[in-house]
Amino acid sequence: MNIIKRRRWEIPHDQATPEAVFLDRRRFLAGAGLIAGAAVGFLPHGARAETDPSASLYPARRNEAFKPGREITPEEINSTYNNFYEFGSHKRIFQAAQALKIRPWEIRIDGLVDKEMTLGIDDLFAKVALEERLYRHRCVEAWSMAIPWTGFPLADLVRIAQPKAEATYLRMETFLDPDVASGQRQTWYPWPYTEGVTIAEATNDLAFLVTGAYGKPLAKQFGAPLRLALPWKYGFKSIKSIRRFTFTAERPTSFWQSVGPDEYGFWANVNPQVPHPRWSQASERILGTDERVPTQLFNGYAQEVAGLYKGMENEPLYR
Ligand SMILES: Nc1nc2c(c(=O)[nH]1)N[C@H]1C(S)=C(S)[C@@H](COP(=O)(O)O)O[C@H]1N2
Ligand SMILES: [Mo]
Repeated sequence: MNIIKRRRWEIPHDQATPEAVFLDRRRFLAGAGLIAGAAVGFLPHGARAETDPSASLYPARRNEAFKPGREITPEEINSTYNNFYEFGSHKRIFQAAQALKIRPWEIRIDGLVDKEMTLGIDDLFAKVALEERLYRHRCVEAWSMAIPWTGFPLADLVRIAQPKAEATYLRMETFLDPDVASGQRQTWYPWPYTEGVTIAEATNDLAFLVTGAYGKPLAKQFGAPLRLALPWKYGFKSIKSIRRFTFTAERPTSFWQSVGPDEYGFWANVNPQVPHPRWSQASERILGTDERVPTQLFNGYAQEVAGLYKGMENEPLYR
């Protein structure tokens, strides 16, 4: 914990430094005529989409019930500005992330379930119906985007897992491979990245397991081959490159919660009226623009999720 405290300055869940670096770099790239080249970088050798074993599942039917309410963030912007600390504590990890091997990729389902199981990612994809949803995403650092995710409801995974009645939480865990992910050699972080939700949250219709984006299998920097999207919560809850789902009766402690318990809580629901200890959450910068817009309660998804938190007024629901 002491080490973590000393490294506090290094936790860029604070917008200023990473964005300045990013903007400078884009300006440099634009000047050098390299933006197009950078965009190609997220499809190495231009061939990833063809060779992905799940490529034939795309594009999936769009579910029109989910309206983005915003312009979709251009793919080349979104694919080159990511949070994925396994590959570095800055935004331009898209090239480093290409080192991640996404096949074979086994998913472990364990804990309070009738039968623990391990299944290959493509076997899991065969058990569900993929659809496209246009979602907003609000990072705790006060930037936001809108993205066409493809995937299936987290509720489908809960159904496949058949948790016991005592299971009240779902804990999720990212891969652990410091040889591939240089960020995981930074031993002051509590790897692997973990996150957790209640079963009620996991089975809410908005909770979405993402397998693709922009009409193709998920690019590695987005958290291939399987990541979560919880659009009413701050982005750090949307864990990437998931390897393990554990059903439990104990509230899980997440990665960011163990790094900074005063700053990042279990619930992390978006609320413009509850500032982060180091900055306001009242507004957000739309990624790829200079535009700032007011942040909405539950990131605008209150109608779908406010009911989950009835009677929980004593919980720190908004950090
Ligand atoms: N495993 C893992 N998952 C993660 C993160 C991470 O560093 N590691 N960053 C989180 C944060 S802070 C955000 S905002 C989103 C970013 O998703 P994006 O890069 O697809 O925009 O991923 C979340 N999931
Ligand atoms: Mo984030």
